[in-house]
Amino acid sequence: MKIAITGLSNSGKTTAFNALTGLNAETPIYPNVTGEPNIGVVKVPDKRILKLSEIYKPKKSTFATIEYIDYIGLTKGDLKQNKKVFDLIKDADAIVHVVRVFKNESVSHPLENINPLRDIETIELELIFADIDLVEKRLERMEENKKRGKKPDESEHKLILKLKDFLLKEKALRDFNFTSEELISIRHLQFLSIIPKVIVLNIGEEDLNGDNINLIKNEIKKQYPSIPILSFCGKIEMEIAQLPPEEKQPFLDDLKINEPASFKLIQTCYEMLGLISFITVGEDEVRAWTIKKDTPAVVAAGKIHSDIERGFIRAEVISYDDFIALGNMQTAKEKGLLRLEGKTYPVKDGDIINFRFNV
Ligand SMILES: Nc1nc2c(ncn2[C@@H]2O[C@H](COP(=O)(O)OP(=O)(O)O)[C@@H](O)[C@H]2O)c(=O)[nH]1
Ligand SMILES: [Mg+2]
Repeated sequence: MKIAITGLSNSGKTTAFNALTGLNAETPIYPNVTGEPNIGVVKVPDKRILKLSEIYKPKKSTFATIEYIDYIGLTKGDLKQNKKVFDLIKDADAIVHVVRVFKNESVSHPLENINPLRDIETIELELIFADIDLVEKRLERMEENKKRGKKPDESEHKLILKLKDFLLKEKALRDFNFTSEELISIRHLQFLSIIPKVIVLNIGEEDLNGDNINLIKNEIKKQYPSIPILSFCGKIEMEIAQLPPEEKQPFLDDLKINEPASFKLIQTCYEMLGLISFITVGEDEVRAWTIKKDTPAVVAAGKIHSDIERGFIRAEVISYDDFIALGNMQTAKEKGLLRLEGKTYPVKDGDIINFRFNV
């Protein structure tokens, strides 16, 4: 899964990137408009994989991973400049929009003062404007094709016009009610405002335990009810991410932070995207596989290998909790908790699956 970190410059994107990845990319107080993107891959924390690895002692334990990308900030009203960012993030599964709430006189704000709601609106509009541009280019292309005698796809044309109307009302496509066919038919256009988004308020150290943040959250929720909102203090989270593992928890406890923001964010993205994990176990490898909720067993099998999908016979399934309660597969079998499921079985989060197949 690829998650793009965006926002205005100096909102704390790179600080957030460091907090999320434990890396140490530079965070200058001056906005940078050039440079290379930061890319970091992190494991999705999953206690189940740790526990199952203790039991199976496999040669390898493989967690699901997330790739984070952090690049220059978006600039209000500069589509040409923003396209540099959009080209990099248009295939992202989710966008994390970092919004500055922290105050710091020595760190300039590209729009002069701290105003989270305005900043959110600004970035939303930049995504929407870029999509309007895409829609217009697509319509032009369709027109040219028609002149050249190519028969236009009427249903796509109609849909694009509807999307244009929607965008012109300054609404993001993630709030458009697509049918699943429509979604497939426009996928190639790689719209930006369609990408599911999380807002992360980057708050100051002084706001960690204040009510002030809840007020801001409520205000944002009113305007953007469909966007999940998190808050964290980027600077502190970045310091925590760089501590050795055994020092992290005491530090978090001290600050009355329940869990690192990086965990919470991943959880939020999984929920927002309707993602779950199923698990395969064995002496060679214990591994988490990320899929959409309710994926049929046969499609989940294809995630591992197309041969397993093609030659699918049955899935042997047990829930993680049942397995842990019993301790081993033999007992699970005897108790009838290891079920045989067919192709259409909707896979559940934490299912431990062994696929039987034949090619
Ligand atoms: N006080 C404070 N400063 C922060 C926080 N997050 C970022 N900064 C500072 O803001 C500046 C810009 O941060 P950076 O992450 O590089 O912003 P970017 O341009 O969005 O990538 C740096 O000097 C950071 O130290 C925060 O939560 N609190
Ligand atoms: Mg940066």
